[in-house]
Amino acid sequence: RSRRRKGLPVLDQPVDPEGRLTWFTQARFGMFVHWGLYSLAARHEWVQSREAQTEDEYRRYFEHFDPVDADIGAWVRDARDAGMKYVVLTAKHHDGFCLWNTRTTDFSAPHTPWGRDAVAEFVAACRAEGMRIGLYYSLIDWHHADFVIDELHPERDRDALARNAERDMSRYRDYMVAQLTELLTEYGAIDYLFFDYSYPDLRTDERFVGKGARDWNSERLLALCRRLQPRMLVNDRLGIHADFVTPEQYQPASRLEREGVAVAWEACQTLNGSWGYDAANTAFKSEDLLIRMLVDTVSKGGNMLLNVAPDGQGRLDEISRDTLSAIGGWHRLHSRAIVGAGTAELPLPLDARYTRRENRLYLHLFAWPFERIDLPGLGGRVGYAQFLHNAAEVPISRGDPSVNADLLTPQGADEDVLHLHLPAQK
Ligand code: FUL
Repeated sequence: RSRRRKGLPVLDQPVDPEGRLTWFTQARFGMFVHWGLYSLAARHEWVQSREAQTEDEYRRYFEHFDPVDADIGAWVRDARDAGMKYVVLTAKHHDGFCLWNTRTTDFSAPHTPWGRDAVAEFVAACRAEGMRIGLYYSLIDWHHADFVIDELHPERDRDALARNAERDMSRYRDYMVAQLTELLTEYGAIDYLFFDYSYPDLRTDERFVGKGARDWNSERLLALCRRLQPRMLVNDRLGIHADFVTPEQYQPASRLEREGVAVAWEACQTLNGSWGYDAANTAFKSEDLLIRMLVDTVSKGGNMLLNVAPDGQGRLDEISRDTLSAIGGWHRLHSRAIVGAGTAELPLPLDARYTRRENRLYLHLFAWPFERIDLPGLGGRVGYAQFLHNAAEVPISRGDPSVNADLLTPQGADEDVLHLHLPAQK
């Protein structure tokens, strides 16, 4: 149902009659954690598929999974210190390995030499740090004997593909229901669930339809989520829309809409292109770039879910930790321009973004320094201007149709966020 009214701009806030999205659209920034058996391979979370490893070959990571010093609380504290408000852990990734104490399979963390329930530790750490709790659950399962492998994405060795005829996807569907029931009833309130993945084009692709592959009975899974955790947010990767959409490793050009109405969205992004720990990959994004990506996301009304990849000892590498702490330093000075902030309908000056919170406008300059900056569309509307980090006044001349801000003030050197006061909204 479209809420767009004649002559009014598209709603800034997604339609959310039950108020499920409130904390999420306030938070704007969260941490994704990819951790599992593939962390031991240390060459991307798709290693089993990419190298077409058989079940037996891949089992060596299960037998050697023993991160005795793993401190899941440390990941959560790093997230909090970076300014993030929620954390999302891979309870089960495509390899089918379960990080929790499940009765549905022995292919789980408590059955490795490590012998611990990572989900229980994660949930407890989030509660202790006041962080919202998110879980990632893979619909794809390379381990389960009844999981039908699709031919477009073989995802397994050829032998596994050949066994498709013996597989009964309905048993796998029941297995998912049993697993999700555990996760959604035995760990208290869960705030967020990231299913992964089926896109609408795959659900209707003639190579899959009628063959069982990728037939999750998404409606049943979503109904289960709503029944067991009515406040929990669910992403769009069941192939049906639930609460928010999930652009992966790209920044949308503008805010996202469905049927002309703003929709909640979250861009998931990696630090170095890999989700799982990849020891040889040193192509890390800089903290400056990541801050710009966060600002860009918020300016378009979205969230950013930034991934970290703990290693096989359960530790975060130094680059990731340093990057998070640098983002945290920036976030502490500028949180008002991020937390609870959203889009502003204004023409943009070059190399900059606006975020807005009520009648406060925040101008983020991606390039510095300018001597002066011309702010189109603001003529007559700015009452006062200052830098956000130290409240130092920024002289402005109120032209029409634009405002000119004088950036040659020494108090603002090296600083990049201007705080513009607009008249209070009626
Ligand atoms: C993708 C997965 O295949 C990746 O391994 C990763 O988990 C990413 C967030 O979603 O679809």
